[in-house]
Formats: sequence, C-alpha cells, structure tokens
Amino acid sequence: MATDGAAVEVSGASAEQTPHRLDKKWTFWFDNQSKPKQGAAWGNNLRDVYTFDTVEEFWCLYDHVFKPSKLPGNADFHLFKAGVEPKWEDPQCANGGKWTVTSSRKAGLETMWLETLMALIGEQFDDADEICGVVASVRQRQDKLSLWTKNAANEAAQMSIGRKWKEIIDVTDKITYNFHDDSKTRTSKGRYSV
Ligand code: MGP
Repeated sequence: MATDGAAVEVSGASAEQTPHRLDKKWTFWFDNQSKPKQGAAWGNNLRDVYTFDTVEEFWCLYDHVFKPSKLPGNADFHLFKAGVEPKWEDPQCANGGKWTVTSSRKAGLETMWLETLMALIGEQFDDADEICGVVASVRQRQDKLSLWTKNAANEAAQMSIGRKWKEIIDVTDKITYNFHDDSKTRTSKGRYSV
C-alpha cells in the first residue's frame, strides 16, 4: 500500500515537471519603429527575441512580455514559425500575403492576439502549413493584427484560413487579404475577402 502511494506521488510529481511540448518551434519578434533613424532601412529595429517549443515557455513569455498593451505606438510584436523571418524577403513569405483585422479598442486587440497565438501553437488551422505567423501592430490611427500566409495565389487555402481565423477571434465584419507584392507597390487593394 505504502509502496503504491509513493509510486503515485512520484509519477504525479514527474508529470508536473514534464514540459508540454508543442508540435513545432515558434519565435517571438519585436519591432520598434517609434524612433526611426533618419535613412535607416525598414526592419532595422526588427529583433527575434525568443524561440520556444513548450506551453510553459509560451505562457511565461506571453504573461511577462508579449502583450500588445505593453507596446509603445508604432511598434509590432510577431509570432512566427521558427526559421521564418517576418519579412516579405523571407523565402517562405515571398509569394505570400496577409489577412488583416483592425481594432479601435486596445482590449479588442489584446484578446484577438491571445486567441490567435493559442490557435497557432495549438495547431487549430486545417491549413497550418500555409501559415507563416501573426503580427500585432500598435498604430496611432488604428491597431491591427495581420495573419501572414505563404501562397497568396492559393485562393482556396487563404479563404479557409480567413474563415477559420474569423471564428477564432470572433469577428463578424468583413476582413481582407492583401498580397505582399501589392503592398510593395503600395497598392492597397484587397484580393480576397471573407
Ligand atoms: P505595412 O506592412 O504596409 O504597414 O508597411 P505598416 O507597417 O502598418 O505601415 P503604416 O504605414 O500603416 O504604419 C509599411 C511600409 O513598411 C511598407 O510600405 C514598406 O516600405 C515597409 N515594409 C513593411 N514590411 C512588412 C516590409 C517588409 O517585409 N520588407 C520590406 N523591405 N519593407 C517592409
């Protein structure tokens, strides 16, 4: 009996200490564009901050750092798959685009950001392979979240991701998908909407 009890205690303790591994590694990034240096190229202040692959690390990072309410104006947080840089120039992003949702309330951005982070690390998207990551941008005009995907031309995949994302963040208003190639030429036309 005593031996059984001890065994239960030991296995209970080890379960508590074993980190909960995620399906893949993710990296949090930070970009502060609030004090741009004259003539500095875009991305000059973009930094990869931490790569993690456990639930415990995620919550620690989220709780202590990666809340949009902690961002100054004109700054961004990113969560991207490890190895993918949040830039149009990254080979995984080069042919991609992004779904964007705007928020006029700080609390709205915070909730949608957390719901999106949990959906990404929890692999809730059917087309998870198509996703590069998500960006939270705090701007004077309007805050926004952008979900970056790989193959902009694959309309079916983008529509499926867009629909699922709206469900996850509980948005009913129309959202729009832009190709990075259009953003480069500052053509703001959305190619898809859902
Ligand atoms: P943006 O992503 O269109 O919107 O970038 P943002 O950052 O919210 O801008 P704002 O005007 O709403 O504040 C705006 C500009 O940043 C682009 O026109 C580019 O000049 C530059 N830029 C943004 N991104 C994501 C990239 C990138 O990945 N690579 C390069 N080279 N420039 C970028």
